[in-house]
Amino acid sequence: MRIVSARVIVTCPGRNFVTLKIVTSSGLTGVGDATLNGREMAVVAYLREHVVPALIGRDPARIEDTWQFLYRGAYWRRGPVTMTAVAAVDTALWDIKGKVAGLPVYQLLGGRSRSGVLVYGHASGPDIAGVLDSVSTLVASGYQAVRVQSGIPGLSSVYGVSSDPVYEPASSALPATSVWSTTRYLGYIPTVFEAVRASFGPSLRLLHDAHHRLSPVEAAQLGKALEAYGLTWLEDPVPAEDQSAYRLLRRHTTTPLAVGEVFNSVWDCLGLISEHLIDYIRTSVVHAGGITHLRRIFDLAALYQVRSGSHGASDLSPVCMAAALHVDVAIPNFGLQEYMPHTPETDAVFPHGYRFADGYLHPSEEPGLGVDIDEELAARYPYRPAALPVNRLEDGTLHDW
Ligand code: CS2
Ligand code: MG
Repeated sequence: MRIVSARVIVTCPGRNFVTLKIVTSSGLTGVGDATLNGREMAVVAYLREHVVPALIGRDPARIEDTWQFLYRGAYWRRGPVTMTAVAAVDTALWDIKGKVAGLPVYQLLGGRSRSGVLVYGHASGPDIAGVLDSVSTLVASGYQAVRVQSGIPGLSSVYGVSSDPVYEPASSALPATSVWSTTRYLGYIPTVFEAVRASFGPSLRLLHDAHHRLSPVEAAQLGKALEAYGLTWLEDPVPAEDQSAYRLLRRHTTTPLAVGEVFNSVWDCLGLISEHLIDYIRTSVVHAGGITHLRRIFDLAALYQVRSGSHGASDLSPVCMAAALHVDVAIPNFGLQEYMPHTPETDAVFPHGYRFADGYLHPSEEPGLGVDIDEELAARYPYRPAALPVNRLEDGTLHDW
């Protein structure tokens, strides 16, 4: 069997998604997610110009060799654009291998380690009352773990907080500006968690995402202030380029830490994992080199008792979610999976067999990944440029997010 063609499909059923579909000489096909929020067309060009031509004629069974060819074989390697393109190829080849074997991909990864994949949902509101309503809705739908984000008095908008049930930070063609104050945030967030814990009791798992906005000592203060509320994790407290910041944080708080949604390779995670500086590694199939490389990262993490907590925002397509669930159900050190349901339009473009029940997601039992793209329907939703916002302090200084 040979690869005879590979199509890069861009569609916007409410938001942009990039999908690679590999076609083999036997007629079997495989799909991989290649979506990089706000930088979609960079991955499209990387795939179309530099990857697809080199795939034609290759044996689709040689997943590892193809991964090494695209990563090790490239002089300019790593980085989000490259690794998203590599991920799309890798994911599609695992899909094909599953179809050839007649098995769901998780069986090829060693079979089940658990009956389902525990997910966390997203609660947010403009203030404490709104947050409590939002958490109630999730708990009533069966969620056992909830990420809590809140509006902050004095700030007109906060990233990740929206009255719209569909979470979509990338909206305008050019980056919108949001205004941030760490002082206002640090003063309010512990009161939100105090109220949520008091209303929902000790067993609901609670998480919070600081979106890389704090300095090391501010993050240490927040971690300490949240200790009383028993979080499952505090995510991305500081920009992770300065990984030594985590040494400082660890000296001051036992609130568990989760990092890695913007990481692309095992090299990005190595220090944080091997120094026991984090508790959950949030790398994803689509942004960390596909199933092959994500598995490598999670195996490293297992050596240091770090568990998986893969990114699963709605800008990662159902193809990525399908693939993530096969990994999640198979690995020994699974922690939690992020889950934001996609819109009905997106679900229709990507027919899939995974399902949610009682706080868990369950992978498809079909051979391969159990997800596809309806190309005719996809063509009805042309690409629309959409950028993520930028964040400025109240005096106008550009800030991290
Ligand atoms: C967030 C995401 O889900 C998360 O934890 O950090 O909303 C992230 O900002 C987006 O996926 C970026 O594309
Ligand atoms: Mg995050």
